[in-house]
Amino acid sequence: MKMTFRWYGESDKITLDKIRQIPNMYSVVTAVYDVPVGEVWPNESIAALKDAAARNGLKMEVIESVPVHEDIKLGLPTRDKYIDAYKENIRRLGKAGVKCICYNFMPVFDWTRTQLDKVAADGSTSLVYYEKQLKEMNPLDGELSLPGWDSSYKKEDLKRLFEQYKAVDEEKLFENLEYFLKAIIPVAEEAGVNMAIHPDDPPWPIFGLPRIITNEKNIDRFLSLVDSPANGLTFCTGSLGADQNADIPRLVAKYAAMGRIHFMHIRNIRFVADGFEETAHDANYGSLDIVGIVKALSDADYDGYVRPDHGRMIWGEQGKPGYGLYDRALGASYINGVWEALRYEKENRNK
Ligand code: DNO
Repeated sequence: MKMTFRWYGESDKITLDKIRQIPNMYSVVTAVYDVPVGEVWPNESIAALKDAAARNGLKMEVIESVPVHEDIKLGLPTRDKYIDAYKENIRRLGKAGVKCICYNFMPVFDWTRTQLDKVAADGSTSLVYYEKQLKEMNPLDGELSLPGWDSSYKKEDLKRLFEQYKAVDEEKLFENLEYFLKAIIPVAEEAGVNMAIHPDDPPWPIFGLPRIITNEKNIDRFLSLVDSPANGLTFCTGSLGADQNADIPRLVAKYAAMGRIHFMHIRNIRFVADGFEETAHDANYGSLDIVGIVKALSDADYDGYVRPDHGRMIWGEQGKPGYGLYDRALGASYINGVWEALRYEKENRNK
């Protein structure tokens, strides 16, 4: 397991000199943020990120994300030029030493929460998802904005996209994903890069838009679209775990044994009557069996990347929701501790 931490580049309030002090920190997880979706990233920008990480004793082996242009997800005739740019980004990143690229195939919106600052009993705040609040949200009014969303869409763009997606159901979205994978996976193989799709968060259709990376059956189908190790997963425990029927430790064990997990996003959530709330990473704070999840990784001798996912805001910190320093650092340390204890047991048992 290689521990990593998301870093939003030079504009991130959480600087690399802090990230490097988190025990066992191996690599940053970052991206070029100032290039519009669908364009080629300048080599200089890639090199600048890598150099900044290296000056702080950190690698830059994981990119999150190289976003996928909507025309690719929609399957429009213009998709080929965006796919060409995507391929070029894979080649450039591979040359720069990147080993894993995280991306998603969610139409229009990335991860969705209904409130970003829900106060818990201990005074910390976190992101939550309540069905009742979701029903009150109107994505078309152009005023909604969440940290993971592409903020370049104007009201008119959103209207147009919603219109276009009327022609795209789950089957069509799968077809468009297959077309994309068949084009990019051979390039990734050649570049020594593992592609790692992020599941849809939450794992069900939002605002009437289709979502497909949602459950075991669909993930099996996704992996078989192109049966190559380079066609793999970012296994996000909090995303897939929002489905109360999902047995997350079993799924981690299954896909890790297949060698198809390249990146783990580890976080905990707690089910409530109307949805879920993000909690501290520790197993006893939420509904997910985090120890069972890390054990599944250890049992598989997982050597891919892990990052603590969303943290709460604690100790008065203010910042990008889900991406403060303190609680993510606690999360990394907790995961490291569980991992170390499990490895200690396993290795001594083998003596
Ligand atoms: C949320 C993140 C996602 C993720 C993308 C990958 O915190 O995990 O925004 O980066 O879905 O493309």
